[in-house]
Amino acid sequence: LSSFSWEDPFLIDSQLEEEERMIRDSAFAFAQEKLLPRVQQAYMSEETDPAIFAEMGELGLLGSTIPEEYGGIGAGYVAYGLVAREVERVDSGYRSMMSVQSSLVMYPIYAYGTEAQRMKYLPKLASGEWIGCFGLTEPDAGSDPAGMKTRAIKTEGGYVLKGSKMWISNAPIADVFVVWAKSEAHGGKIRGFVLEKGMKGLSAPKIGGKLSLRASITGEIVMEDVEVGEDALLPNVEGLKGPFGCLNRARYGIAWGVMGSAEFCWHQARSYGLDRKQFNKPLAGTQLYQKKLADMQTEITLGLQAALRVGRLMDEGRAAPEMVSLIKRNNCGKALDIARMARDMHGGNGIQIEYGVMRHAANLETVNTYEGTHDVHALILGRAQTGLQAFF
Ligand code: TGC
Ligand code: FAD
Repeated sequence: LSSFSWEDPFLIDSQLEEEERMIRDSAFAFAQEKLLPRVQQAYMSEETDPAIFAEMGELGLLGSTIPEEYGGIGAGYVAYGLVAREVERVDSGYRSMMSVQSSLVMYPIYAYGTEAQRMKYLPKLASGEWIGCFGLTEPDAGSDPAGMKTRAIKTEGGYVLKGSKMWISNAPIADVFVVWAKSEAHGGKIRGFVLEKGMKGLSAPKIGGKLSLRASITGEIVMEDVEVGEDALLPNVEGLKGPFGCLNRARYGIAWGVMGSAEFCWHQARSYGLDRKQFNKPLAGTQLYQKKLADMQTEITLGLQAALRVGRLMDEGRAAPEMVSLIKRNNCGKALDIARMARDMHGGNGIQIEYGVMRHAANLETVNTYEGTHDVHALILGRAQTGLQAFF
């Protein structure tokens, strides 16, 4: 038997392709050098620096799975997951900015849009010159997006959009809005529309006062009779499978991302316990402390291996949405447990911004809720194994 690597017990690193490792390393360097130094200030003052999009774009971290002809780098889903992990190792809010742009804005334009829409939007979204947002959730339709009230009403040259969206990442600073609405001209089916900043009747007020994900700006989208042309419609999808097709990809990225956040908390708790002495010995030399470190190591190792497996299946075109629900749910839940545990293991210091663990724990409360709550993914998995839906 060979020796044990405590940081990478299942040798995940050796299961990666050379190109994946290169993309991972460049995301790691960027996150540590460019994001880490500004995260405390951004979090404390609840500020999002829009320049981050251009910095990510320069490195090819936005829409990395999109083909090169549209500004992407044509990377696979394992590489995409590795980027999410490195960015979220710093902060879930930064990963959120990246995943919304990549999976929820660029992907639907690429997968459901016309060639003209692809050429108009994708290169500028890939470079970070334009910032995108994705409007599905509404004040009265969160876990149940089929209950949305936003309407698209057919006019002679296009549509009028009426309604409002709630809890939308990036919205107040967005140039491009992918919005989902029920279209009367399409039998009340849900259709996707691409709106642009500055359209008459379109506004995106910031939602203030969040105690979680404070480095990522969140807003509403208010549409008061926004008139758009026929060219704003995403023509190639209808029904909930449109937004869900995007969510499958974003949820998958989250399953990797939260493992980065959990790894940060685990490593931080380990080094804190090695340095800090109580009762004349390092905290890390006590049984309870070591049990907690072992639990963290175990859950992270299993979570990463599971994410890698689903990533490989995605790249082979064999991943099912339920697989994504399984890893999104489990990895978020475990990461949240780990971050809360790391906070506890830091004692009083654990509540301080400098140690980072409470910021991660607070962020993971959101990540466990958005893109389908922990319980909603349980119901998706329950339905898949019993054939009985338990949502209502
Ligand atoms: P249901 O009857 O299950 O399905 C309706 C239609 O949709 C299709 N479908 C999917 N297609 C592709 N992938 C999936 N994962 C799909 N799930 C469902 C399905 O085949 C069907 O198609 P068709 O052609 O037969 O009509 O729909 P339901 O209304 O019963 O859905 C229930 C439920 C709970 C599964 C679903 O509504 C759900 O997942 N709710 C959670 C909502 C959610 O995740 N919202 C996320 C908002 S975006 C966000 O949070 C971004 S945060 C980003 C960040 O900052 O990082
Ligand atoms: P609800 O659906 O009201 O759920 C409340 C509770 O009830 C949860 O515990 C839930 O699990 C439970 N519950 C719901 N239904 C059932 C059921 N049938 N059985 C048992 N329990 C149930 N949305 C976007 O469209 N775009 C974005 O960019 C975006 N970004 C976000 C950023 C942040 C910071 C946050 C907080 C949210 C964001 N969201 C976004 C919205 C997010 O997806 C929703 O908050 C989430 O889907 C849950 O919806 P809800 O908040 O309405 O909660």
